[in-house]
Amino acid sequence: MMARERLRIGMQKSGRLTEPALELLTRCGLSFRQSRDKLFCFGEGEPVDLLLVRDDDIPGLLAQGVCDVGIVGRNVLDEFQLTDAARDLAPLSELRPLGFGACRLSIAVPLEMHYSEPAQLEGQRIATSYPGLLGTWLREQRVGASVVTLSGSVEIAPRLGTADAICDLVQSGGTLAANQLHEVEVVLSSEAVLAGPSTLPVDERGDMLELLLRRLDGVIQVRESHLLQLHASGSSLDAITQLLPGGPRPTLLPVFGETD
Ligand code: PRT
Ligand code: ZN
Repeated sequence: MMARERLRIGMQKSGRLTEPALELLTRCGLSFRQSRDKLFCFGEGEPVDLLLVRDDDIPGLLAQGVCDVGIVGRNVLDEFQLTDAARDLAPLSELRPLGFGACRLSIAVPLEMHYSEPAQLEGQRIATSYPGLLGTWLREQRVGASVVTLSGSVEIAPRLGTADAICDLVQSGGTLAANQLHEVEVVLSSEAVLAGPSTLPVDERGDMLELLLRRLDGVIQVRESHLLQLHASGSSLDAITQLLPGGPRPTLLPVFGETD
């Protein structure tokens, strides 16, 4: 692979993490010009570019060195690390938790099941898109259940009769309730993270990354102290969520470039 001097950040092209990630990078003083194919964004001030891809592709691009760092859900990062494909590639680590995209990977069972402990899952079929994380949790709990891997619509598997329980991402719990399921175990608490190879590049990209990490720490610290102040002054939840990336403020960033 050709040596690069500019730091390349992989992030989600279009989805829940896109707008809060861009907002965070903007707060770190970065601005970008989007290419015609909308996959690449050239950094205008600092030598930092963006590659916009599906979130599932980000860990692989990091492990192969196509991107230097990436913004991705911990759920996607940790699941990738448990795949066979990851075994022969560079190990990845979480450089910073980013404080948005919060959700949990949870096991949910039909409402009529009276659940009290993991042992009740013995012999059950559990549908999930996260076979690595679920398999690890089941082994830790010493529960022998069969993992049914589905790529989407996991929540309808119990109604279709293809599984007895599910293990899926939950945020508000609305999707579970709509499918007559209830959450019984949290397998992983997740949020968006800045991920990268465990060994950072020792060149201009490494220097830029260090600068970015310092700025990120500053932005995150300011946000946290504002949240604490608002909380202490008894502010409304609305006022507090204004401060979170992806909160209800109507900003899609002009810096992100030519729209058409
Ligand atoms: O196209 P691409 O592959 O890039 O996008 P995607 O559809 O795979 O991802 P996207 O945009 O849905 O999610 C990106 C990341 O956001 C996830 O990997 C998580 O880290 C994070 N995230 C946070 C969530 C949720 N909250 C979430 N609620 N990802 C998915 N959901 C889904 C969940 O799968 C379920 O269907 O929302 C439903 C549950 O939500 P509630 O609020 O009803 O509980
Ligand atoms: Zn995805």
